[in-house]
Amino acid sequence: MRRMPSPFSRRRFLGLAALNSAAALGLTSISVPAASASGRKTTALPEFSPAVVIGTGYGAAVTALRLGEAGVPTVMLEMGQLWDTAGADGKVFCPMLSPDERSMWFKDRTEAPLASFLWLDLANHDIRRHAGVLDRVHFGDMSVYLGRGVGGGSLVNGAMAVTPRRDYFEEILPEVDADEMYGRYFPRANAGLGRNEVDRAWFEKCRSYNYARVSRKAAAKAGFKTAFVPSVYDFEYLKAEEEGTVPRSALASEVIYGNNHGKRSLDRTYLAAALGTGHVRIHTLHEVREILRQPDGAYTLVVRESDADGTVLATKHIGAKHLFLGAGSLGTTELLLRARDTGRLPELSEEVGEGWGTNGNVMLGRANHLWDTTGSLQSGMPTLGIDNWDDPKYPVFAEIAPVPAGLETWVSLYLAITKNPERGRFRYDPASDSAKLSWTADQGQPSIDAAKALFDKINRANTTIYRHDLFGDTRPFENRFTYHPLGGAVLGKATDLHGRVKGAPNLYVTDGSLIPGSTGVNPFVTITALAERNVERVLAEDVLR
Ligand code: FAE
Repeated sequence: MRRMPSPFSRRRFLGLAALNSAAALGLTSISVPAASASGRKTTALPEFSPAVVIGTGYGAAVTALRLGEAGVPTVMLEMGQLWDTAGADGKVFCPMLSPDERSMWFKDRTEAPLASFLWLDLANHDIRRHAGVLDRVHFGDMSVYLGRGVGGGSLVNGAMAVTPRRDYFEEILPEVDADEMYGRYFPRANAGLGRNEVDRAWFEKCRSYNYARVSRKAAAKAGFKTAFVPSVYDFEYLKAEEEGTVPRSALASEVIYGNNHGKRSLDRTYLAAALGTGHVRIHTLHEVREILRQPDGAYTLVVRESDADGTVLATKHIGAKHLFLGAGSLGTTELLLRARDTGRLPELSEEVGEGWGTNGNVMLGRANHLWDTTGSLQSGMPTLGIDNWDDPKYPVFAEIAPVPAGLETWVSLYLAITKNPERGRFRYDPASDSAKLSWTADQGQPSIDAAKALFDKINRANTTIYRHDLFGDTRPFENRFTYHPLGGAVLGKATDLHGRVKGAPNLYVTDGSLIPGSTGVNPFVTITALAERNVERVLAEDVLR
């Protein structure tokens, strides 16, 4: 039913079989051949692996695939669960409108981005504390949404697969060869991710994107253009959802707590192919706590294994010659800071923890006129954005987001990506043994100013107003959270130009930490393409040498 990209289809097939059988047996160790799964719920970590990859998000998945293809035995350690087993309702992921313990990572109540509707907290529900798929990590004036599980952010995200504008990419990472990126690595990343585009004729007449067409009309009235956004959600599947011939996912309000169908998350693409090489094994519910360096230069990791209800089962150790950090901007930065500031890896650069940004995220809603209905059926996967990035003072790329409430709300919702020059920094806090972010509310103001400049014009041209009831109080702009944490171990600063961590040979960063706080578009294509670029060099010069 799902149409998948072909480059590594045989391996992907083998990997998918391994994922399915691990899920069926409830295993926390996944590898090919699936027959090697022993039937025990936990499988011992090897004492040593030539390569270890921490995390299973974008950077990690690319790295593991390329290591596996090169025949390098590779262990991946993921603190979240494998999301492949149906619950009592027959579904892997819980519904967004009636979430249960599968929704969030060890919370007593869900914390949805739209905090209220007409000032009522309708979206959130009490839940049991459990290793759910979406985390929201709080740091004072900022909180960060993250995916937890085999596939990282790909499990929970909106699937928008956007290649950044070349001029902006050159501005943020001027030392990276843009010819190479745009000629080789972005195309490779998009192919591996299974990017596809909406059928424009269908878009114009379908019900699923009526909400996007309404916003496009409002933007056009103010003189702004829109751009189609590619996706890793299968648009043919979406069409079939609207026709009623397949089970609904994007059209059943599924997005931030996972999609039961249609999405080409990493466990269906890069990770399945990595497992299919036969050289990659994933251990789930294994959280890396510490990185130590042995006198011979090898790394030892201290790993905490838990069950899905948070009970610690064991503390384990694994050695690695080459260690790749793909734990995401927060996870990787924290591991590096802890290692540096507890004296385990004292030679790490002072740049670790610096250069963190929100990708300028700010969310807002507009109230439409009664005759401008957005529709009760809305695709959870956006595919259109208002592109005003050329504005010299206030560049904005505003994705037109759904309000998948299942009923007419007359709300047009947007996640605006702005060019906010403010940067936060992480520091290690010994008392809590964790990384703390310095980011103040006023650092978010440039994002609000930029979004306001654009949407004031749209409101004026359409005689519409902002919604003041969506974010818990009366604020029209919400920038106290981000979906796009970037930075903390920036390329060319905390690492060399290929992600090699300064002051720690054979240690590499491979995820969103490398990007200096902003990409101007949704970031996973950039993270994937940079990981493709970096691992190619590291394999040739360090690992296979
Ligand atoms: P990430 O995908 O976060 O993976 C890190 C993995 O490491 C996770 O699975 C963690 O559980 C695991 N981990 C962390 N610490 C440890 C540890 N100590 N030990 C073991 N495992 C660990 O990293 N981006 C787009 O481009 N398009 C979108 O439409 C989009 N929508 C989004 C919607 C939502 C709700 C969210 C939350 C994000 C969205 N993003 C989107 C952002 C995107 O998912 C994010 O940039 C990438 O997932 C980051 O990739 P990384 O490889 O950096």
